[in-house]
Amino acid sequence: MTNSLGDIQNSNAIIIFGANPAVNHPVGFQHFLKAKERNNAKIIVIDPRFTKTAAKADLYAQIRPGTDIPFMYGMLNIIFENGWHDKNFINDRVYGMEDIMAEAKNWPIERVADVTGVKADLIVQITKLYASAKPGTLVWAMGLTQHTIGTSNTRMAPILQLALGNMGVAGGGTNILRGHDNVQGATDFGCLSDSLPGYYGLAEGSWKYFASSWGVDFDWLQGRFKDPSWMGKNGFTLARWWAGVLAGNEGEDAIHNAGTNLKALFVMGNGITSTAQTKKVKEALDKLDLAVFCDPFVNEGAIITDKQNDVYILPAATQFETAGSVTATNRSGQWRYEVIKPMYESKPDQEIMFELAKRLGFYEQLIAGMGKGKDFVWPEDATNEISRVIKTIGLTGWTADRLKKHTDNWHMFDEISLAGYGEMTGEYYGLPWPCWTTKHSGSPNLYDISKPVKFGGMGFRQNFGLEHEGVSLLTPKGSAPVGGVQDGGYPEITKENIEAVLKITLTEDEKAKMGANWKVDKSNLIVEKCLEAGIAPYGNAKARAKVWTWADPIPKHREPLHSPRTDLVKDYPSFADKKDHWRVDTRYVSEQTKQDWAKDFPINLVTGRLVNMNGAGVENRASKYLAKLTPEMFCDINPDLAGRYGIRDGAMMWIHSPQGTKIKVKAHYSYSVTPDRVFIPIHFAGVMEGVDLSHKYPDGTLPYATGESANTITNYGYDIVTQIPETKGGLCQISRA
Ligand SMILES: Nc1nc2c(c(=O)[nH]1)N[C@H]1C(S)=C(S)[C@@H](COP(=O)(O)OP(=O)(O)OC[C@H]3O[C@@H](n4cnc5c(=O)[nH]c(N)nc54)[C@H](O)[C@@H]3O)O[C@H]1N2
Ligand SMILES: Nc1nc2c(c(=O)[nH]1)N[C@H]1C(S)=C(S)[C@@H](COP(=O)(O)OP(=O)(O)OC[C@H]3O[C@@H](n4cnc5c(=O)[nH]c(N)nc54)[C@H](O)[C@@H]3O)O[C@H]1N2
Ligand SMILES: [Mo]
Repeated sequence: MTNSLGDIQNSNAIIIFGANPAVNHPVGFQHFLKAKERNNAKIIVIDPRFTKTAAKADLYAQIRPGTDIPFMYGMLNIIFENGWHDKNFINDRVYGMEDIMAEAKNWPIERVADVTGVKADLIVQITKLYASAKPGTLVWAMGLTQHTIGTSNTRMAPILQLALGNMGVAGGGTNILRGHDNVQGATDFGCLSDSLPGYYGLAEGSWKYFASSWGVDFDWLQGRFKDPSWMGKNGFTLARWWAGVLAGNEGEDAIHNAGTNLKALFVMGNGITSTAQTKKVKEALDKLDLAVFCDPFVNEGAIITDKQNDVYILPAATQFETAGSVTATNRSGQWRYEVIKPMYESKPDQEIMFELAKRLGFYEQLIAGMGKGKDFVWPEDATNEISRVIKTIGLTGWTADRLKKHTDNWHMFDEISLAGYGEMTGEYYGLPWPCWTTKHSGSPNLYDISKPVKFGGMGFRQNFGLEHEGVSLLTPKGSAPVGGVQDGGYPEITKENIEAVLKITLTEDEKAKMGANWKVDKSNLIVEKCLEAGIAPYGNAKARAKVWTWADPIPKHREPLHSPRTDLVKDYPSFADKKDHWRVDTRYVSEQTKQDWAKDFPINLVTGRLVNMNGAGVENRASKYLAKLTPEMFCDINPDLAGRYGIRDGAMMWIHSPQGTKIKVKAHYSYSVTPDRVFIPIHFAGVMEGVDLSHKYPDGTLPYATGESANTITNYGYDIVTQIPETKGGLCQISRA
């Protein structure tokens, strides 16, 4: 999120692509409703289903899944043609918008209407409303990301905001509603297989910075890998770990894993049945040597597998039985206090990890970064370690003491601006990152140049070179955070350029203490000097609309791998197949053109969430009262479609996937979906392809509700950059059960 949930109350228009906050972020959604009540803000919803959020919208477009890029180009085309774009903002702060303007011309309104299934008049009405009611905020979530073109979608949305000059202003921004409790923290912390904590890359320099910050020997770290080259390579993703077990080193979906398959799986805080293509997951689980599930509930990974030996269920404590810092969707930190001691024999996750590290022989190294040998204080010393080491996103100010003070005084902050009162004056709630120093205020809205850096101001980051194809990527004069010694663009700050950019002279002592650049400067002197000079340590450059190193330098529409519009596939084909994509060869165009999928699977499959359940759902299905609200797995189906197949309301039906899998669910008549698509929730497990697995739960652990897992039938398909599964755009066929 560039801004915050509270800041949405400053918006005059709110456009929501592929998110259903009334259901999935119901507390945060109150800010949307307050914007509506207080500023008469208009809410616009773009979703293939008429959701509870759509019910609160002023304008609603029922888009065909996977066509948000044409929709946004359609909007941009209208905006550019009418001159509604923010020319000064684009000139000063955006690189590559000309290419977007050229592509937008390829999307005249009739074409957009045909591809997206939204009426031309409505697209014009939405565009007019959104372009005129400023500031406007753009909100998205999984409806944009879970596609083969997910990353293109998530670039298109900021481009729309940049074109309208809606970035770096209160009430504007791109407000991406994050998922799990602390998922922002988990991402920042580096629970990803292509980076170190804080988004530091896997280059040797970053490893060395971490080795020395953690107080461990670099050679020892390197020695943990099969050979040094593996230290710099992406690992598997959660989406396709199963290929690491099942696939060979050659052939379809071959893996590149130093010649070996994966043999063990250790799961901490994931439901596993939430992974696309659950039957593959089951096959992989069956084939493992060892499977361990650390979970407060019986993880249904352990239920779907037929593996008889070496499956362990470790009782993890819940979030209420442990403490530490967590990060909210708007980059604010919070302190979480322990509510009760861990119950029965359960252990908090960190204790499980410590015990594991002891047995695997690297406990000393694991705790070394906390600085006090075996006498470290958990979790404070862990939080302080993070604040000491992670510079890239500015976590230096996040000491345990400060975060606690914010949480203890949460009532002393304004819910809209996040600004503190009384003794919290001069700080924003939760010190939203970047929080550059232990005195810094935190940064409530990213890229806001109307504030000094000291109070959260900054330009766009200089991260992609100083120029591209002879064009400067730095901003021109007059476009820099206010109050700085530079009033135009500048590079990120290094020991070498600091004196020139900041117009200062360093003492010999300062030079000796300083690291090579702001990201690896353990003294934090570079950052402190920057703040004094009103300079953002990461530089001040233009946002780039064009990512010249990617498969699609500007976002392009590409039909889903399994598209209901075979006629459009040849105009908008998917990507070329990609080798060694997070260690797995991944099919794109070859899968898309393997057969005329739409002929045998004519119905769009949309998956998503329910308000009373979460994720894989076991936590909620194990609760009597929550389970009672949706006791059975179901499918929302338009009566017109159901009628064609002779499926009655409340009758059982089969849904079949292009992969040859099927699920048996209860038909639920609903006009929220059009007759060309169905919707299924993602929260069930415990039944597979019509077979009830209830007998496999350990005594006394059978949830109050079980059902087919949506992911048994989600289609093959993975994002070209991140490998997120295409669980929001696929096809299916239905039949009476
Ligand atoms: N109650 C509850 N709250 C939750 C969760 C939960 O499981 N239950 N999960 C949490 C997590 S982990 C996450 S990530 C968030 C997710 O929050 P959301 O992203 O809001 O969740 P979804 O319901 O999966 O998807 C949102 C909408 O995208 C629409 N959609 C599908 N395909 C497309 C498309 O191609 N284009 C557009 N424009 N829209 C599309 C769907 O119809 C759906 O209404 O919610 C979080 N909050
Ligand atoms: N078809 C389809 N599939 C999807 C999605 C979709 O929209 N459509 N959405 C995807 C998204 S965005 C997400 S985030 C995933 C969500 O899927 P999961 O991450 O699988 O969702 P959860 O059910 O929240 O899983 C959390 C697990 O952790 C356990 N747990 C809870 N607290 C703790 C704890 O403190 N410690 C430990 N060790 N365990 C704990 C819970 O009991 C549960 O088993 O699903 C993805 N899958
Ligand atoms: Mo999520």
